[in-house]
Amino acid sequence: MPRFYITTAIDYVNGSPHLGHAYEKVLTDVIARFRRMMGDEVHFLTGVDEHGQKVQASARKRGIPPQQFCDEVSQEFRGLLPRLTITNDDFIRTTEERHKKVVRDILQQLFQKGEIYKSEYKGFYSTRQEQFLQDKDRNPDGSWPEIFGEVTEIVESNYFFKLKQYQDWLVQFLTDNPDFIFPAYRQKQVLEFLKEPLNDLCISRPKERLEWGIPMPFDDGYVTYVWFDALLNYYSAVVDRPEVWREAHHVIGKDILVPPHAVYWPIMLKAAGIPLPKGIIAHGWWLQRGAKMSKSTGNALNPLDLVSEFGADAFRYFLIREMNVGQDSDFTREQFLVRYNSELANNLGNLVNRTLNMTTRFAGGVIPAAEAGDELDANLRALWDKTRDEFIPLCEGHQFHTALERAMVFLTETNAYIEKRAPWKLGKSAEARDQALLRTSLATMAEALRLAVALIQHVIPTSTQKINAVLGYEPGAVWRDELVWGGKLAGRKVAESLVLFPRPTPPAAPAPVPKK
Ligand code: ME8
Repeated sequence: MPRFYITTAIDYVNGSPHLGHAYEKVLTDVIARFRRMMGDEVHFLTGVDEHGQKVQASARKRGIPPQQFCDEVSQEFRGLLPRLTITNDDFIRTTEERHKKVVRDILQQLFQKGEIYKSEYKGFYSTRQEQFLQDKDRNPDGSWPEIFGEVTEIVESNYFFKLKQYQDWLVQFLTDNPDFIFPAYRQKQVLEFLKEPLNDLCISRPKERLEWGIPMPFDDGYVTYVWFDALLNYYSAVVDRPEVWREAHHVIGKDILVPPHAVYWPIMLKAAGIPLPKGIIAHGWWLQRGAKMSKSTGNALNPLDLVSEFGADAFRYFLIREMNVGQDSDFTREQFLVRYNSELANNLGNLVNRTLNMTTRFAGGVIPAAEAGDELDANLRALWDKTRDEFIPLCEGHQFHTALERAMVFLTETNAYIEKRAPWKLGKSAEARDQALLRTSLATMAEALRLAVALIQHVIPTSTQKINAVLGYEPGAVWRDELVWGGKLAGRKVAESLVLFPRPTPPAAPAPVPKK
């Protein structure tokens, strides 16, 4: 069985999870489920990033020890996963000993190999980004961009990781592996970034300034820079399973591609003699009215509110259907409702109810076998073959939004088939030919529904399971076999109805404005 290891970024626990965090989990889950459908043995890791200045500052603000603070907030992040029906196999916290041990071992090894050295550093530091700044980071007018928050000048001795000496190697690696980063234009941006000389990376913080981190194994006056610690989670979680590590794919947001994931991480691995991951998928941002949703700007949507209101499937569907992986998307409730109503309730929901309804009314609740159909049936079958053949490569290429659009076209055409065939008219006729067509149309709509459900089960797993259940159907183990049109439902007894995507209760009418 081919293996596939997939990870999400690990979230900072300095605030509650928001829509951006939820999206990344859902996207990764959709990829993980898809790979399982394709027959891979998947290992799926997610987790939280618990060290560093931001977390220390948030804990201080609450007046509790950082570990207690992390224990609390981590629970919130972990609790989000089942609510979103995420199928992760592991959840890592960077305060766990299994992780800290690997970080210490790798630091020690790099130190002994001479990849880490001590030196005095003088310069500007952004606490918000936990990053030393250079003049090239300034605005044209000399000020610091807002994303850095408060910037202070500091002088201190620190440990440095020899990044610079790997620059040429990294350029060569990216040139030799043009598909390392998805989307491809992001890989080009990394190569652009690498046209400027790299500096060695400061990987320690003196304890007087930051206590909340992993102590440097060779000097306990310092803790490890949070990025050096955090990136290693992907590896520390599977340190005893090299066969899993070799198949690693990272899903992250575009803001943490350059330099952490595309520069520091490959070089850290190279220096430590660890094989590189297979690939990095960098998604875009969820925006609200054009601004990035984030904890610090306070425009973050709570994903759980939407899940409570519409269910996990509708939430997952919207995120995957709306976002072209790599690009940004604006989140609006209006757009959410448009997709919910037209695609889930009307298109899919309608087909489910028509199938159950008409099978109950015209066939005593038992799906008939198809008989000779006509051109209408043949066209729908041809559309199915085309839909399936396009759908799989689209998902393999992370074009899930287009894949779902194709699935929706197939559902729309299936509903159109029902309109044209009008089983309710055929049901009134006693002629043998009409009765045969009626049976065929019932068989066809049920089969089309079964197939569409098989196709999109990684996006809306709960609803598709429910649909299979009301069709009296249990899919077989080999997914590709499920995608072949072939009357698998003949003779099944169906349920009478299923409420899948109920109409949302309209918001209360605004109070009338009193007349002056
Ligand atoms: O960066 N839309 O943590 P984080 C889409 N701890 N994705 C978003 C988003 C938005 N509006 N806002 C954030 C960190 N994200 C580090 C990662 S990995 C070794 C360490 C994504 O909590 C963001 O791009 O700030 C990142 O991939 C993830 O959420 C965690 O962000």
